[in-house]
Amino acid sequence: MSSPVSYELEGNIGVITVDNPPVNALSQPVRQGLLDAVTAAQADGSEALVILCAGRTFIAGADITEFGKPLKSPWLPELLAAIEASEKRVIAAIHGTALGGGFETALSAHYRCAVATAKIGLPEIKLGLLPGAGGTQRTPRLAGVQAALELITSGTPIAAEEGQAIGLIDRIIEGDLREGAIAWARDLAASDAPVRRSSEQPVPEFDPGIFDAWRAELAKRARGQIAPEHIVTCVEVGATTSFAEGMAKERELFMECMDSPQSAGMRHIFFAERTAAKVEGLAKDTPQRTIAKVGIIGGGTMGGGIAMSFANAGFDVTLIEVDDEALKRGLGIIERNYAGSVKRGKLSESDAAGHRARIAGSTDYASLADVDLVVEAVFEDPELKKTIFKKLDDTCKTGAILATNTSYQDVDAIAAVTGRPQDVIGMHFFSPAHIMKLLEVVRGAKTADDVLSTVMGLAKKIGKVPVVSGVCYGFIGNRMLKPYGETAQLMLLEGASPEQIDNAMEAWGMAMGPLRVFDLAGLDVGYKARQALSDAEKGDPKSYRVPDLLVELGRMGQKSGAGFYSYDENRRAIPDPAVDKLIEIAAEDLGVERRTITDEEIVDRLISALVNEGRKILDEGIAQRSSDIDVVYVYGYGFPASRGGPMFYADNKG
Ligand code: 3H9
Repeated sequence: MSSPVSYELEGNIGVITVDNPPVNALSQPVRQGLLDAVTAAQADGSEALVILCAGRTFIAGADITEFGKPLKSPWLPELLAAIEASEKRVIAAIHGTALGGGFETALSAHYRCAVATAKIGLPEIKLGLLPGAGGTQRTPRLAGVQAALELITSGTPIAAEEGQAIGLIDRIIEGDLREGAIAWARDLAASDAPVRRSSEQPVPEFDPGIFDAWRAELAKRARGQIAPEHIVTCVEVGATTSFAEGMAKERELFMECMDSPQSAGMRHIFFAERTAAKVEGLAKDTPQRTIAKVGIIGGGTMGGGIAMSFANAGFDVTLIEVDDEALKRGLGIIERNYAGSVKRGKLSESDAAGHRARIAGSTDYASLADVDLVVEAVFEDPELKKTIFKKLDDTCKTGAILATNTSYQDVDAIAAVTGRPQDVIGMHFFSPAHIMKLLEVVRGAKTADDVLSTVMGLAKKIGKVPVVSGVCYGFIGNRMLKPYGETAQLMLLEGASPEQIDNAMEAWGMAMGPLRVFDLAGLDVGYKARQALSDAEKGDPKSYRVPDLLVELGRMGQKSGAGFYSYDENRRAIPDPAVDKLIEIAAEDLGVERRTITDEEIVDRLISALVNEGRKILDEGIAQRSSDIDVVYVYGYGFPASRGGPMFYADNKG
């Protein structure tokens, strides 16, 4: 088998090219090829070596598919030690994304250049790991402790120019990278530039208190995760002792992370996210429709967020509202959201202005005549949605995709009111839609393959993680939420308090406990829906008696200042003895005996409720695969990625 690494001499410069599609991951043959090339180059006429990559990117990291399997030699840290030890100057030439082990390879080179569009980063923390090939040791030596901790504990890649500003990149190459890198290598050789090993650089001066400050900060930010704390320890050991001791600590703690269930969960989610993008039965070459102009119906929180998602990705958006006043209100919310992003430093003023300028408002459906996609985002009234889809059928051009953002309704029934059900699909965004990554893509019985394929591709373009769902009440996520919420209600009656339930779930890793979520969403929404149902349809009163009583007392949740909790002016939840009393009365009324419930029981019963419904969803073919359900819960419902999603967690628990 030919090696994915080639080596050729261009005059006095040795050029090492990695060609391992799709992302040039450091699989064993790549590691071996790099080692062979660097070793061979020591004995030839080269005066400097350039390491670069073919295809779309520089090395994007270690090969994650090898993790959890027996290690195959050469191990990455050993390879990188050999590259750094080269007697010939080594120059890394970066395009695309140099990530993880890929960026660590660049750090083991003596000089680094990049095209301006390149990004560099150490995202291992997002896989529950730490950089395990010298990243925690070489980064602080080049960029200082503070910048290194920022880069490694955030896991967020930075632009090449930002890397240059902090000392991680030496030169930005304009024009052709290969030519530019070789020319620079020749200059370095001609000027007899030193072999400059990162491991031999001293760590720039730092405040000794910095490590404890980071530990305290990370304990809040990354509750319960082991990798962040270990990253600080590795950087600290390397900065306060020696490179060799730092490397030994890095190896020890990297292996500990690698063997942890947290990393197993996060690695599962990494692949689950990418698998979710694949639709069974949909040919790879299914054509996609061209989407440039998008219409959004409804300028509420949801519609506004969806409009921003598209505008931020460069699409022209027309937002439709019923009258001028509602339109003004909707555009005002968008305006404020952009201003907030600028204020928080998330967006530059000029980018915000550019995105905002792509959103036009209208009260006339005729403005939708030439859009390629419409997303309806009005409130959950099935009849209103059907009326809107009839209008869209009359107004939109042939071939336009008509999507509904419904959270629950029957997409097939909505499609049936149009003369083009093949063009109708569900696009279920999560609030706030411009921030939340999940998009449930609801495939109707008649949705055309090219419509589904287009929407899956589009989701990626607007930065979302799409998961396909079949049609059922609540689709994947909200359907599972129902038994989860009902189990929480039952446990309140049986003796747990709202804060005990929420604290137990948050300590386990959920972003927010179930009762705080209900308060945030508004208890009146479910109450109103129940009023339209018969007693038989409502089900067991134990599952809704407490929230009904709360709403009847005017406690709608956060928006009315009280729900399962009372809220202060900062919207902080305060346990309320009046709620405890109300629960006790409801329990007595419903004949529920109260007892002590442990936190463990709370977690077990709530997660089991999710998993049991997830099973049914799988059996019915609503979800394509178990890992899709995990993606829905991690990206849409605050389920901890470090537990791999409810189905992965249950599978591992047995
Ligand atoms: C590490 O480096 C540890 C070291 O410190 C120490 C070691 C001792 N390995 O995302 P895409 C596959 S940890 C194997 O759709 P994009 C991916 O599964 C690693 N496979 O493309 C997919 O396969 P398929 C640190 C990988 O253009 C295909 O490539 N590095 C890897 O949207 C395309 O991926 C990272 O965490 C990998 N490392 O985004 C970077 N990466 O087509 C992880 C990707 O069969 N990767 N694949 O579904 C990424 O962030 C993105 O893939 C990237 C491209 C930004 C590079």
